[in-house]
Amino acid sequence: MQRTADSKTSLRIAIQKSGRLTDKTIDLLKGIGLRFDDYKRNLLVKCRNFDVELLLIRDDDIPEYVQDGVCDLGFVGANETQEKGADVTVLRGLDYGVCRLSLAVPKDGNIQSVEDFEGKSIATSYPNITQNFFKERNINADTVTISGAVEIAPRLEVADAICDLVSTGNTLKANGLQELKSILESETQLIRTNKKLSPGKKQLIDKFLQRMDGHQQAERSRYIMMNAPEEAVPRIKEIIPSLKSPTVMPLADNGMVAIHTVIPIDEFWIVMEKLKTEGATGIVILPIESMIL
Ligand code: PRT
Ligand code: ZN
Repeated sequence: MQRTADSKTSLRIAIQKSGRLTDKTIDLLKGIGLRFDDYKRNLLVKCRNFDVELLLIRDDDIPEYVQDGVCDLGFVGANETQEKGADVTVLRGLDYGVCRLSLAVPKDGNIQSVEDFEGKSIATSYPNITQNFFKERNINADTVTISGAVEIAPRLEVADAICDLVSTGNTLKANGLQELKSILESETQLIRTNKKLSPGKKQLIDKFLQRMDGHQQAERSRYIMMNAPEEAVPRIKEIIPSLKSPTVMPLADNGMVAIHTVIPIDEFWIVMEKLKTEGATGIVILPIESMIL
C-alpha cells in the first residue's frame, strides 16, 4: 500500500451521498483506480491508494462546499452550480446526469408561449435560474419555491406552471403537463474551488485529471486487431482514423499482415464495414482500460 499524505495535502472531493449521480461517480472514481471502503456508511472516506478523501453530502450543498474551499473538487450537476451561483471553475463536463431544466404548463391551458407567463406563477426548486430567465426577457412572473414533487403544483393550484428538471419527460406526461421551453441544458460536471491551492494539491489535481481523461478517452475507444492483405495496408490506413500510425506486423502467410490500432467507438461500424471490403479478416475488438496520450 502506498503512503498517503496527511489531510492538509489530501485532495478533498465532494460527491453526492445518495442519489442519481452517486453510482456513476463512484464507478468513475473506481475506473481511474481509486480504492476506498465503506462509502455508504461514512461521510468522509479516505482513499487507500491516492491522496484523496471523499466527502459524501447532498448534491445541493456541493457547489458551496467547493466555492468555500471546504472541498477542492466536486462532482455535481450544472443545474445545482448555476442555481447557487457558485464561484467555482468547471474543469470537465461528464456525460451522465444529463437533463434539462424546462418550463412546463398544463396541457391545453392558456400558457402557450414564454410571453404568456406575464403575471403567472411558477413552482420550482430553481428560483434563481427561473427568475433570471424571465428578468432577461422583461417578463413579470412569480416563482414559488418548492423542494420536491414540483409537478403536482398546478393541479393543487399552488402555481400556474412549473420549472423542473426533465430527462425522459415521463413525469411531465403523467401529470398532464407539457414541456414548453428548456431554459438550461445540464450534465454532471467536475468543479474546482477558486480558493488558492498549495502546489502539492495542484499537482494532485493534474494527476487526477490525467487519470480521468485517460479513462474517458479509453471508454470512447476500442483496440482493434485484424489480418489483411499487405497490398491493402495503404487503403486501410486511410480508413482507420487512428490516434497514431497503426502497428503493422508480417504474418507467416505470404502477403498477409496483422494490423493493431485504436478506433473511436462512434466510428466502429462504419470502419468495420470498410475494412471488410478491403479484405480484412479475423477482426477482434477489445475494450481499453485507460489511455495516456
Ligand atoms: O438528496 P439529494 O439532494 O442529494 O438529491 P436530489 O433528490 O436533490 O437529487 P437527485 O438524486 O434526484 O438528482 C441529482 C442530479 O441528477 C440532479 O441535480 C440533476 O443534475 C441530475 N438529474 C438528471 C436529474 C434528472 N436527470 C431527473 N430527471 N435530477 C432529477 N430528475 C427528476 C426531476 O426533478 C423530475 O422529478 O426526475 C423527474 C423527471 O424525470 P423524467 O425522466 O420523468 O423526465
Ligand atoms: Zn438535491
